Parts: sequence; C-alpha cells; structure tokens
Amino acid sequence: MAIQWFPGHMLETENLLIKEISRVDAVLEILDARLPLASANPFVDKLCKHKFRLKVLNKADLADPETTPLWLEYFEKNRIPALSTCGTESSQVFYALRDCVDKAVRNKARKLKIMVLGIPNTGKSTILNTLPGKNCQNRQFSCRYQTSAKSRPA
Ligand SMILES: Nc1nc2c(ncn2[C@@H]2O[C@H](COP(=O)(O)OP(=O)(O)OP(=O)(O)O)[C@@H](O)[C@H]2O)c(=O)[nH]1
Ligand SMILES: [Mg+2]
Repeated sequence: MAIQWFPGHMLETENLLIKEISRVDAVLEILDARLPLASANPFVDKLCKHKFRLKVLNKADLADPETTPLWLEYFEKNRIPALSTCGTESSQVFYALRDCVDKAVRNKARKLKIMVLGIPNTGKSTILNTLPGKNCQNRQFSCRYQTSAKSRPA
C-alpha cells in the first residue's frame, strides 16, 4: 500500500500561499526559538524570494537565554532579518511587527498587508491574538484573520 506523505490540505495551503504572497507587503515567519532552523519550512524560502520576510523566533521564554542571542547573531551575519519574541507579551509582539513594517515598507502610506505563517504550534494564533491587545499602542495595527486552509485553523 502506498503511503501518501503529502496530504491534499498541504498542497492546498501551498497553492493558497503562492496565490496570496503577491498581495502582501511582508511576511512574518513564526519559528520556535528553541529550534529556529528545524522549525522553518524550506518552502517559505522559495515563496519569499522577492518579499521582505522577518523571522520571528517565538517562545523565547522557553528557549535557552544564552543560545537565542547566538541565533540572532547567526541570522544577522547572514543578513536575514530576525528577532525573538514571547508571543504572549503584547509589547514584544508589537515591536516585532513594527520592526517588520519599518524595514519592509518604509515609504508606503497605505495600510499594509502582512502574512503570518509558520509550521504548526509555533505560536501564530497567539501572536495574532496578542496583537490587538490592550497594551498594543493605540491599536495602530488591526488584524484581519484568514486561516491558511478552509477546513483547518491556522
Ligand atoms: N511559553 C510560550 N508559549 C507560547 C508562546 N507562543 C505561543 N505559545 C503557546 O504555544 C501553543 C501553540 O500556540 P498557537 O498560537 O496555538 O500556535 P499556532 O502556530 O497557531 O498553531 P497551529 O494553529 O496549530 O499551527 C499554545 O499553547 C500557546 O499558548 C510563547 O511565546 N511562549
Ligand atoms: Mg493557530
């Protein structure tokens, strides 16, 4: 019996991302700070070839506090924009997004569209839910939440 290792919903999501990427100004790639390379999907490299992308090393509170700065140094050396966050801390999430907006699309006055993606359980929903929280200065960011595949929550 052949084992289907690439189920239909994954293909569906890939196609959706390819379609939507041209409509966004920047991408927040949510990673697990404890394993920033292993929690990255190589498909995102291809997808974001011509798009500004900020790697967000989330769950930094669970990671080794001495190792996370080394990862950030590694990304900086490779000229890959990255920062670390604790997704439940609204101020950190706010600064992550502001950094992304500042670097990616400085001169645009209109509202910006930012795609938030990552492998399961890295904290995408937490970050999106934290963002419009009470401490998020003057609600400068508003969220429209679209799930990655119709039948599955992002
Ligand atoms: N300690 C800690 N826990 C976090 C952080 N961010 C998210 N979590 C927890 O990690 C778990 C997964 O977070 P979600 O936001 O559901 O992750 P997700 O990427 O949306 O997951 P999927 O929708 O399944 O892909 C939840 O229990 C969160 O409370 C963080 O920065 N620190
Ligand atoms: Mg989610």
